[in-house]
Amino acid sequence: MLSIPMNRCFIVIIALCALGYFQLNAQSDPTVLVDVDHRQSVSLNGDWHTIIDPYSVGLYTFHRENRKDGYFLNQAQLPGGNKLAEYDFSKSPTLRVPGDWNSQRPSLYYYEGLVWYQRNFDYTLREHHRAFFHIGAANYNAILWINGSKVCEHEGGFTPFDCEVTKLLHPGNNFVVIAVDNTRQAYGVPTLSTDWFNYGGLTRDVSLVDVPDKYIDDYDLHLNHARSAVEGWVHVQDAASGANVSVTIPELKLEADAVVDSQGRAAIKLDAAGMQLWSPEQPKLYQVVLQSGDDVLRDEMGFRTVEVSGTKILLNGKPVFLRGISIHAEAPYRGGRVNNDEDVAALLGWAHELGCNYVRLAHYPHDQRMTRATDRMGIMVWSEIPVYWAEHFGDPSVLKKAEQQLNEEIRRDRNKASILLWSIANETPNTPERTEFLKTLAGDVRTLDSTRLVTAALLVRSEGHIKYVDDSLGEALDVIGANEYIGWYEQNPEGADTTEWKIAYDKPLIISEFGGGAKAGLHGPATERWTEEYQENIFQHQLPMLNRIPQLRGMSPWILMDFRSPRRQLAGIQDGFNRKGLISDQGEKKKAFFFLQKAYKEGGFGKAE
Ligand code: GCB
Repeated sequence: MLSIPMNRCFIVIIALCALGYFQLNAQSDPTVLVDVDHRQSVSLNGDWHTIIDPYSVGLYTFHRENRKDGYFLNQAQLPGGNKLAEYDFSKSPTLRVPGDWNSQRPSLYYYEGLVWYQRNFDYTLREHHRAFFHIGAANYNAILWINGSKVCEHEGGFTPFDCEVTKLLHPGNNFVVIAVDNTRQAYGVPTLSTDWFNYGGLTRDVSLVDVPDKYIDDYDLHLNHARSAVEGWVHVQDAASGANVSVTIPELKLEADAVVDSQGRAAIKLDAAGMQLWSPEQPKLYQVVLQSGDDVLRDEMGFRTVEVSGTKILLNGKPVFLRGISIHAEAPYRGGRVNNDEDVAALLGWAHELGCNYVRLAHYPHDQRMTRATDRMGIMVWSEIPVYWAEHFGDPSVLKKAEQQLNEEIRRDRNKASILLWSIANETPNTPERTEFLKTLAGDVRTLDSTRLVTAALLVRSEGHIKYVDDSLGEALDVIGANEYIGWYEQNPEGADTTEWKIAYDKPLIISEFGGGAKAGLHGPATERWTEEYQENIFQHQLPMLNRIPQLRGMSPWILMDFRSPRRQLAGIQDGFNRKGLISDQGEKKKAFFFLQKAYKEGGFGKAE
């Protein structure tokens, strides 16, 4: 065995450090590169080799210790070789990225477990540049290795992450291995029970992003309350104190020059006189150019204010009513998770056709293509993290996970004008631990983004024909969201006619869900469940009832399109789909679609004040 005397050992360690040896093996904490879709990058979308590993053999030994020679080393049984390797990516079948595995291979339809992804790629890093591996979303846990070295781990299936791989890349050919595990977890966010499909895999775009040595990783630019200036800050990673930053809006001939402080942040202020404000009627976006040293980043941004005044929601100082619809990230026609521009165009095209100026993106952050599109189309957005139903609210690790996802969601999207509302939860039980947990999240939102409104979809309490919205969480919200299912999970549709609402808070109210199921093409009397007529009847009775609530400022019925859910077992009708869509998964519009469209388009429904 090679032995080195202690004093020499010290010298060897210093030398290795100088050579970057330890950095070479260093892991990087995932970050979120803001505006990553406008950065120079190499797409790694396409076919990846995959190994389905239900026993996690590629990670653990037979005694369940971590393997040093796991599948991340990307070895193979060489012909005639005597070294044992019981896997070979190059001979294993492929899956498309981005894409969930469930909708790509029939044998993986209900698979919940570990899948290994591998691909080779050519890359030569430019001098004084750094590279990040970008993953738009991996559901639910992911571990990433480059050329056999571990880079980072990430938990949470709907938010992006970026891991630095600068020191691990070789000029020319490289390989990446990613282990993705979608096992549902009691202490995860979400927890075990949801009403949506647990699509697993690298469900969104994957790329290698190039940035200069010192780069803009984050910024927050927004119209100030008085609508007199665009204010905020730009953060430059690794910039020396005093480094220059400029932000320009060429169309308005505006420029702000600033220097970063010791934290790498530069305060920005641009005069907003003459600026056309973003609104659903005129979703004006400006090109904004951010620069620091060699880093130049462009974004398309709209500027508007949103605030609450009493029970009104004010957009650019004017009261608005949110004519909305809820949407899951379920791909029309083909099924699976939304992951491309066509999916987004179909879903938002239908929302637009319905007459919506607003969508609730349930129940988790959707693909960034979605919020880019809502910015362009002028559709206001409720964005949500998957704190859903009965989480383990007393457990600090769950809070940490929720906070991490909230942070990633807000960081990715806080420069998008269309987002008005950050929702921190859906239908959670009203307990002291729950309230404390969610109050912490509400506080987090206000720290991360003080310019938007905090909401949550609350459960409603019934006493006879009275509905009470008095969940104690309401105190911590700017806008109250409430879900109710009169005519479906309770009473019949006519029950709405005699229902009275008592809202404990003098705040705007959004009915964030109501609705009922219908199988497209199934017709019959309005009293018969699952027919299009029954579903339409629910809407016919709901709308007049909702119109009687003085502080109602919006609604997002459940839901735009049928979506897969393993909770929905009724053969011949549900067949694994929640059928509350106004449109089937194959694009067939049901009667309720046309009823709601008429109400939205004729006006007269909903009061902004
Ligand atoms: C709800 C949930 C939503 C479900 C829906 C339903 O209250 O928020 O996720 O899918 O009801 O269809 O039961």
